[in-house]
Amino acid sequence: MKIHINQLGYKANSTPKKAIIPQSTPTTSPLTFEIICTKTNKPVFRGECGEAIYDTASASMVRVADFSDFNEHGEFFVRAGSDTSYTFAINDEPYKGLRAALLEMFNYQKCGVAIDCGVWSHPPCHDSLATVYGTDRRLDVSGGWHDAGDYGRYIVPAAKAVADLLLAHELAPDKNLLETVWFEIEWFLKMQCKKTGGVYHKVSCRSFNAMHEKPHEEKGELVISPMSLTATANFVATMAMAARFYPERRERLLSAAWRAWLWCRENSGMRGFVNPPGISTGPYGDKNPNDELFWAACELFGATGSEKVHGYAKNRIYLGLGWANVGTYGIIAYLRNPNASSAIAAKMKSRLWLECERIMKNFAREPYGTSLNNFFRWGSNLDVANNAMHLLLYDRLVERRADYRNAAMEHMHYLLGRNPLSKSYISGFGTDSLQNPHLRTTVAAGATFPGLVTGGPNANAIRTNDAAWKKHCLGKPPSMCYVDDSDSYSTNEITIYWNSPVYFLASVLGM
Ligand code: 9MR
Ligand code: 9MR
Ligand code: ZN
Repeated sequence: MKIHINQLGYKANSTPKKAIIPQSTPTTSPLTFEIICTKTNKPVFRGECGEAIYDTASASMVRVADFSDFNEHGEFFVRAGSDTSYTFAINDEPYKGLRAALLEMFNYQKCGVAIDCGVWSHPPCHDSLATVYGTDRRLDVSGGWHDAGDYGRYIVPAAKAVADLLLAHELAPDKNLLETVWFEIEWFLKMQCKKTGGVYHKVSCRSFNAMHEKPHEEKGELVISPMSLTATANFVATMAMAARFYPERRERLLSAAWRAWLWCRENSGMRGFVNPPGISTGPYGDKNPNDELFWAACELFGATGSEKVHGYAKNRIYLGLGWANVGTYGIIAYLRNPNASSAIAAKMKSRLWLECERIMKNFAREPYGTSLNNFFRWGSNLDVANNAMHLLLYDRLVERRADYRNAAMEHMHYLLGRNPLSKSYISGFGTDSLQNPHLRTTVAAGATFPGLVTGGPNANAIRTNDAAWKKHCLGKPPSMCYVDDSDSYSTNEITIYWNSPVYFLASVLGM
C-alpha cells in the first residue's frame, strides 16, 4: 500500500512533518518507519509509528509517522514494512513555483482577450455584445475570468475569488497581483446596470457547450441573466474592498459601490436567483442574501466611515468564506476598521474564534490534516482551504496562534498529496498530481497546465448525472470519492474560487 505524504515535501526545520500509513492489518502492521534517502537508498531516520487509529472519512485504520525532528536536506521517501511513499524533498524551497502558478491560473481563465500560451493559446473569445435576458438590448460585458471548466462568468463566485486574492496580497504582497485582479474588476464594473445600479447575476450562453471547444469556439448567443441581490451585494463589497487597493481608482469604485448599495436597499425583498427559463448554466443560487448584505455593509463602512451603513453591519454577525456564505469577509473588513465599535468587534472576534475552535476540534480527529467532519461535498477542497484560511486570518488579524498556523499547513499537506488517494490535487505539483481536470481549455488542448486546484472528493454526487463518478466513486468512503477523469465534473472540475483560497494559503504560509 501507499504511504501518504506531501509529494513536494517540507521546509527544513518546519514542523510538523508527518506521513500517514494505512494499515492493512492493524495488529501485524509495522510499528516503526524509516526515512530513506533516494541517493544512497539508505535509511537516514527511524521512528516509531503512532498507534493505529480509525479514520472515518476513508473508512480505514491508519498510523501517523511523525518525523518532525528530521531536518536533513535532500530527497527521501518513507518506508514501513513493505510499504513506501512517493519521494519528497526537504530543503529551503520545496514549494518553489507553487504560489506563482496558483496565480497564473487566473491569466489562463481570461475571457475576451487573446491568450498566448503554447497549446492553450486562443484568439479573443466571447467578445460579441451580450443580450439582456428577455429584451433585445445588447451590452458590452466582455472581459473577466471564465468561472471554471465552463466558460460562464458569474459575479457571485467571482467576488470570493477577488476577495481571497486581495486579502492574500494584503498579508503577503505579490507584485503581479493587482494587475491580474484588475482585469476581473473591470468586468465587474461592466456588469452593473448603468440605469439602476443593480448588478447582473451572470453572463453565459444559454447552456454549457461541448467539452472539446476552445473558448473562441463557443459561438452561442451570450445572454446576461437578471440582476440579483446576492450579486449586487457582493459587488458592493468587492468594489468597496478594491477601493483601498487601487487608490487611483477609488472614486470610480466607491461611486459604483454606493449605487449598488442603494439598489440593494430598494430591492431588499428580492427572491434568491434561479436560472430563468431557457438558461441552464451555473445557477449559483443562494436564498439567503443577509450575509452578502452584511459583507457589503462592513466593506462600505470600512471604505467610507458612513454611520448610515454602520447600522447594517452591526445588526447580526455572519460567518463563511464560500461562494454562498461570505460573512467572514465582513468580519475581516470590520476588524481592520479604526472606526468600528469595539464592543461589536469583540463579539466578532469571539465568533471567529469559536469557528476556529470548531475547525481545530475536527482537525484533531482527522489524521490526514483535514477538518471536514466527514462531510465531503462538491468542491470539498474548497472547504479544506477555507477552514485553513479561517485559521490563518485569525492568526494574522486577531491573535498569533502557532497551533492554528501549523494546522493550516497540515491542510496544505493534504491538498498536496497526503490524502487517502495519494493524489496531489494541484496540477503540476507532486509526483501524482491532477492530470485530467474537467476544464474545456485543457481538454481541447490535450494537455493540462500547472497550478489548477481541483474540486476534490465528493460523496454527494449520487443525484448528478456524473457517469464517471458512478463508475469510480459509488460506494467508496467519503474522502475517496474522487476520480482524475475530465468527465467527472462533480469531483474534478476547477474554478477560480477554488484556486483563490489555496493561493491565499500558499501566500500567507510563505510557501
Ligand atoms: O461542464 C459543466 C460544468 O461546468 C458544470 O459544473 C456541470 C454541472 O452543472 O455541468 C457540466 O456540463 C455537463 C452537463 O451538466 C451534463 N452534460 C455534460 C456536460 C459536460 O460534462
Ligand atoms: O461550486 C458549486 C458547488 O458548490 C455546487 O454544489 C455545484 C452544483 O450546483 O455547482 C458548483 O458550481 C459549478 C457551477 O454551477 C458551474 N461552473 C462550475 C462550478 C464548479 O463545478
Ligand atoms: Zn471567453
